[in-house]
Amino acid sequence: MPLLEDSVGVEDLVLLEPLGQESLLKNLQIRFEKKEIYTYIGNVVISVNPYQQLPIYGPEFIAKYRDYTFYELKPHIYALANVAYQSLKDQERDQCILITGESGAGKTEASKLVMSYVAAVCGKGEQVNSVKEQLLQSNPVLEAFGNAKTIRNNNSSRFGKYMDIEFDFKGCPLGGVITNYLLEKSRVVKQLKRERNFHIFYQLLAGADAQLLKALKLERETSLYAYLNWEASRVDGIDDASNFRAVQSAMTVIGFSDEEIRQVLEVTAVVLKLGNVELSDEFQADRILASGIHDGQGVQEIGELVGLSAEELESALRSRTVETTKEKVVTALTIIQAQYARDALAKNIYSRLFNWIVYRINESIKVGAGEKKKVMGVLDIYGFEILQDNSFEQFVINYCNEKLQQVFIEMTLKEEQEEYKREGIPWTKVEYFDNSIICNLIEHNQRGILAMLDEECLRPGVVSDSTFLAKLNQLFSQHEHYESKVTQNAQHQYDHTMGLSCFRICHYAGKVTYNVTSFIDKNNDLLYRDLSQAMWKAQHPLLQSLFPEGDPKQVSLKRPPTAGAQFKNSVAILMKNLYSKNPNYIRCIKPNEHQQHGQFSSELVANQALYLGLLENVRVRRAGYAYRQGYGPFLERYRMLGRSTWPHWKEGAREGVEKIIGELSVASEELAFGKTKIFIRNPKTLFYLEEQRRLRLQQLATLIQKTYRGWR
Ligand code: AOV
Ligand code: MG
Repeated sequence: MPLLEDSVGVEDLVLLEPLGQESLLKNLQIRFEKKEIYTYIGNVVISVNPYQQLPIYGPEFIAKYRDYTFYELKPHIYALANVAYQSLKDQERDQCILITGESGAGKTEASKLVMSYVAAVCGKGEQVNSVKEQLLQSNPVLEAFGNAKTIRNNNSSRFGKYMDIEFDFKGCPLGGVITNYLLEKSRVVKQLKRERNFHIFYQLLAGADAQLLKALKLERETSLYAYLNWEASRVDGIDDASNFRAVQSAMTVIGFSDEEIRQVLEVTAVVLKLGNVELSDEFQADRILASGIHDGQGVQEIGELVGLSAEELESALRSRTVETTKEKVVTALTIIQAQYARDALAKNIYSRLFNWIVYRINESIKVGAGEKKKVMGVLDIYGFEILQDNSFEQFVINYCNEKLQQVFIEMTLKEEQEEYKREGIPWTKVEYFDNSIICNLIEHNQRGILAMLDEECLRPGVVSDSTFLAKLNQLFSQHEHYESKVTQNAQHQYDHTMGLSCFRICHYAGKVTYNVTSFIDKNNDLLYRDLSQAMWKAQHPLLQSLFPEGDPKQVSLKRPPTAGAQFKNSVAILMKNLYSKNPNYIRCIKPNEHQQHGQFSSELVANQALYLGLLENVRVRRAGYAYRQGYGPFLERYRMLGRSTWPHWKEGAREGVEKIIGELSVASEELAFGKTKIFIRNPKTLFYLEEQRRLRLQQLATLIQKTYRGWR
């Protein structure tokens, strides 16, 4: 058995001896240093981000993995993609690929590897190739509008993405559906130091030719734009200008018309220009702006870009109309309110534009109703985040990760145990932490944190972030996964690290302190009606379509669902979707905090290994069997190895399998015979069977050749 002394460690942690947190880490490290970034736990792939291009991708590798079964070659994402695709084709079971890990761990790259593998192996022909191209080209477009440089990752996804790729019964791709989750829209108006706004803004300024810039009424300098953190406008390794051309051509491949691309860029320009609308006292005092004031020009230009009268936009930015049954009252906004309104408008335009882009891509790649489809889902969602300051965005991101962990626990660990039970195989229970208690704390319909937040948002009277926090503190003072200054006082040592406006959740991945400031506001996600009405009046088909509620005929008194409620709802739909499919896992690990190749920080990896539950995963796998297969397919594959089963076998599949195993004298403790499947404890036994099979095939081929020659 390959042990740690082995130069590249073990390829499957199930084989690790002795097994423990330390040896597990050491094994990952040895492999990482040998540039073996993939390791298995049974059928789960662990991927450690190499932060450098390794020569292990590309057509020759794809061709190799295509022809071998899972355990025959080195661990690789291609092997997992191959299993998922082949099972989809052969077994009529929809698949999903779940990619988890923290920010910068390599999820998005992994999802692209899966997609490119599947695209390379699934069918040929002009029609099929055009579908493949559209699916693949959705990546650069979504990354341009939805990714940004953060401190943790130069290309961090700031939205969650789930993509169903749909195939016909032969396994040829037909199209797909993309679902996006909560874009981090606060980034549009403000970024942390050393972070950037969404890539598209920089791409546009760097890559547009002079004529396009002029048409969009933009200047090339990023430092001229208040919404762009010019401090971090350049990023090593990112060529904004050439990416801009790639995005434009990708949009064309997907099927956006030139007119649509132009409109998308106009709306993007409007967002940038809104940031420069400076609000001054005169502005607020409802005086007509004197000509020559910089603001006036900005508003004017926005108006010209999207066919909107400057007066209309100005008035929507400066005042608020409250309608009662009897009258309309117009009040001027204070500077603070007007700035808030301007930023809210910019965030809303941008996030709605993003949703529209996803919608538009889906229009191009959608598959006609009524066609029978096989589906492979690929989930690449923002990783768990523990920042210095954690707000509403981190709260929902972490909630989503908590749910994914639940799927992982339920589908892998429970499913594994239950399968043994179903198959009547003895099983020693493995203890693991069940995080449903934390999921409940957040999502319980009446008593969860999200429900409390909604209740506060909808409650008449004076509500604020602090009334919300007070409510949480009261309700969860005894909850073992909830802490705050107040509950801390009562139960724990006084904690100086936590502010008065904070609460803390003990997530499965660690403790996270959330600051409640603007929770109410972000959850409400309201835009003054004056602004949506102004946008709706724009003579710009795209912008207008983004604000349907601005149509005076459409005015409804029904409040749209809150951001939290919408998110919870879409997560629930996602979970249901995932549970209906066969899961395949890629667990991504970040080796260091500096985005550097060759650096392996044991402490950082240890933490991730812990919360990804790798050790528990290995234990479950080890307590059980690494490989299993139904008697029928097993017999088919290895029939040629038995004296009695070859060339003909007339009895049952199970009896045939027992015969082969008996004749090959495989140690009995290596195997278990379940009701419908054979279970093999150690992958090495499988290697042995495969090797025997290969030899036998060679032997048979020679035999056939000889016979053939004899005939001649
Ligand atoms: P993430 O998706 O997990 O973070 P990415 O997939 O964006 O992380 O990976 C971050 C960076 O690591 C990439 O831009 C690459 O430079 C590098 N990288 C990742 N995987 C590989 C690989 N297999 N080979 C070479 N380089 C790689 V976030 O989206 O922030 O949670 O929200
Ligand atoms: Mg990503």
